[in-house]
Amino acid sequence: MSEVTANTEPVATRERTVEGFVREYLRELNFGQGVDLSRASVNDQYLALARTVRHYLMVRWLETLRRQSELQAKSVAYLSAEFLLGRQLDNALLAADLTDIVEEGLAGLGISLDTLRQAEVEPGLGNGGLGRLAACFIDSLATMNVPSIGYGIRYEYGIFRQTFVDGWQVEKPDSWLTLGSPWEFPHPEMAVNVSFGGTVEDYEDDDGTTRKRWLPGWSVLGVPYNYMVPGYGNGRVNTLRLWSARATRAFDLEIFNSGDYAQAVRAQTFAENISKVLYPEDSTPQGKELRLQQQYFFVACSLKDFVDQVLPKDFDLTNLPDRIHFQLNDTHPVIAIPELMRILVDEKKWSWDDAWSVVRQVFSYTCHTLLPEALEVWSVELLGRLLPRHLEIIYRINEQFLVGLRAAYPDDELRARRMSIIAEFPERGIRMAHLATVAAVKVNGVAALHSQLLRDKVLHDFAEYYPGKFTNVTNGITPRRFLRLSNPGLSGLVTEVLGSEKWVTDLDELRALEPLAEDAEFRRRFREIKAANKRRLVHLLAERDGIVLDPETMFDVMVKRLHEYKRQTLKLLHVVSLYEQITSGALDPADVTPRTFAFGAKAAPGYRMAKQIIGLINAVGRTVNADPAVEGRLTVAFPANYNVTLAETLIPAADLSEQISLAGKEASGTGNMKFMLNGALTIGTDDGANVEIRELVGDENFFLFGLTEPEVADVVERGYHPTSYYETNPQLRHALDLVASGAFSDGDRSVFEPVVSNLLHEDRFLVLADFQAYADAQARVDAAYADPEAWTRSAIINVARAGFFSSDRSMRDYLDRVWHAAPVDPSA
Ligand code: 26V
Repeated sequence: MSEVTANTEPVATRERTVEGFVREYLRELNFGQGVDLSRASVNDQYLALARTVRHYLMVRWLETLRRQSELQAKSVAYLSAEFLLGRQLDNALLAADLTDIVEEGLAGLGISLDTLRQAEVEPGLGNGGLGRLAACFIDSLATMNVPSIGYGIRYEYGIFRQTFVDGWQVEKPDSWLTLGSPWEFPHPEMAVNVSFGGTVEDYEDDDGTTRKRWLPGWSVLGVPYNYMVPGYGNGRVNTLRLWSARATRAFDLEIFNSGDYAQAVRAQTFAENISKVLYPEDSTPQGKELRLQQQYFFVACSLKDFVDQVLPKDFDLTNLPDRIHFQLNDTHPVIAIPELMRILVDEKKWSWDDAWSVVRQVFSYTCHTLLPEALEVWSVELLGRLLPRHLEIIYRINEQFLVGLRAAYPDDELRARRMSIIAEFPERGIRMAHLATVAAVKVNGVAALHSQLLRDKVLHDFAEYYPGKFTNVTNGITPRRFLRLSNPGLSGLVTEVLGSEKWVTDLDELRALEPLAEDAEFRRRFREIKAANKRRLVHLLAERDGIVLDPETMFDVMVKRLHEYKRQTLKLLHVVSLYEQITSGALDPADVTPRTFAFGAKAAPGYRMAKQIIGLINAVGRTVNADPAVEGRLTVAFPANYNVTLAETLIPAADLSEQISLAGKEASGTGNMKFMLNGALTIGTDDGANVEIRELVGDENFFLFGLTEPEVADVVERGYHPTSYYETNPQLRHALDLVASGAFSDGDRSVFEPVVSNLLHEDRFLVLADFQAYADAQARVDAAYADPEAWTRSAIINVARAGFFSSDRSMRDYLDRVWHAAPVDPSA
């Protein structure tokens, strides 16, 4: 009889042949999905494929986890309330190097891989730039062999699905989980308890020391759901751990014992509401209780998980700074700072000073905004009610901070008030950015200009007090998703001429394309790829939205959240102005470059002006697209529900990238980088990462316009009067008058009156001040576009110099400047 031994090694790698894959796939379809091929729906086929692909990654994942606990190398925990992942299938296929095998295997079964790709509903667990950045960063960390984990929230409903009804935004729930979620691994047995509310009491411990004890009022469970984060071509698979809220047993018991069954069930629903839905506001914090619950929920789960599960059992927490750095993605996870203090002081019974000395070594904070109203401040009343012990801890941190501050600036009470973690007006509140800055090892902005403005303006006092704490890490994007996968045509060309795919993990390799800008044959192929990408987009929008576009026109694209500071209205006024000039006879349509003006933007559901602007864009589109006077010259396209999936087809098809925020308002932008990498030219202000893009490509390959940040500050200082621009600029006046006349609203002047009157009388973001400069820059765009060879040359230079914007480079910068950690040897 053969001896049976426990096998602790993972099962062998799956057979990497077409036949091997087909066997695995059919097994999964039959035994996993419970259908045979002839009866399988597209969703069955997709789910079975996803599960088959993840099997291929499984050995690597288990291996990565095994090595990680063996090595105990310094790791990074990226704490983020949002991870805007986008579809997973293609990325997993790429990482596992399975695309060709799968395509061939499926084709043999009469299944199109592309059809299955379309079946995936993207996990939209983020609002925009901040969430997408987190997704790019974990991709890079895995690809670079950096031991790291992402921690966040598994929202049951991600960012809403945008629909248009008569041109107005109507939000629909994003039920991304309903057809199955094959990429996640739930671990209910690993659930952790998180408490809220209640009171704090003093007690004496065994040594006679007075200590604090939190007696919470209620608690919920956090169930971890693990996701694979596969590195590209390196066999590494990191983990993203998202938390889902469940009712505790106490809730269940209450239900069991309660006479009022319905009431008890409501209590359970209450607990599970915490991870129910992503807040769709992305600039003005509403101070909502549920949002603070979400923040503490995921942070408490994550810290407990790291301390109790990821670290070895006997780990000495005084060595924590050698093992981990927690990166705080904006202020949303900042409650982690008092939470770690609470764990060390209350639970581990450390002295305050010992705890503080560890806590101040393990957190860093990334700020993603410049808008003062976007900085989170939690009311003391709310925070004290929900997290009474944390409020005490924050008060003590602040006291200690103010003692040091007053010693450094003895007679400057105003400064102490400005810098205090506690705000007194309009109500007592906790300034989360201040708390983060006091505790953090490093505070970084997300582009050079942004970091400079943080130092000089938003956090100026802190930069003086803590010189050396402030740094910059310019954002980046993953070349895997945003070139290799989304632009197969250009990827193939690049690989062919560079002779390898090395650029996929070393994007600076693209520099070698630069001399080819002078090669007419290369330019012709580059142009043909752009044209094919445009046809691909036209096809998609026809199917998806019934939008009819002409791929021969210039594709002028602005996609990003709808915000007044981003100035979608500036682009729209330009469209209206061209329309007005053509229809009034001031401009011969033959002199107008045929253009498709594409918009993609979601507005926060409660942001009224943003929703008005969406209505106006659609209204202008309806009129312009139906008017024979501008046919073939001006087309407006506004596909609903712009998301990561649409970006992947839209960006590679763009000729012109619109990055036109008011200077000093856009922290970085990352869409701007995606367009550059895909060979679009930028029309933009001197803002965010545009500054660095322009530095790289040079003025001759970038359409710069508009006031600079210091000029903006100056105009505002002297008193800004938008009406003076209206009165002195006839083109601008005609455009605004046309909107005001009701020309886009069936003659009803009231419909868009709020937009017009806001621009005329308030215009917080200086749209009118920059209008003429923008129109002039667009005229330069037209002139440049008229010379396809020169335009293509510029586009190639944009691609060739985009290497800096790889998120791999961002990760290297964080490793060196912030985390002081390093990749591990993949073969170790
Ligand atoms: C803020 C808030 C405020 C409270 C309500 C919920 C909520 C959700 C998200 C945010 C974050 C807004 C900040 C943000 O997304 N910033 C963007 O970050 C990008 C990545 O760094 C950057 O490229 C964009 O310029 C910046 O606007």
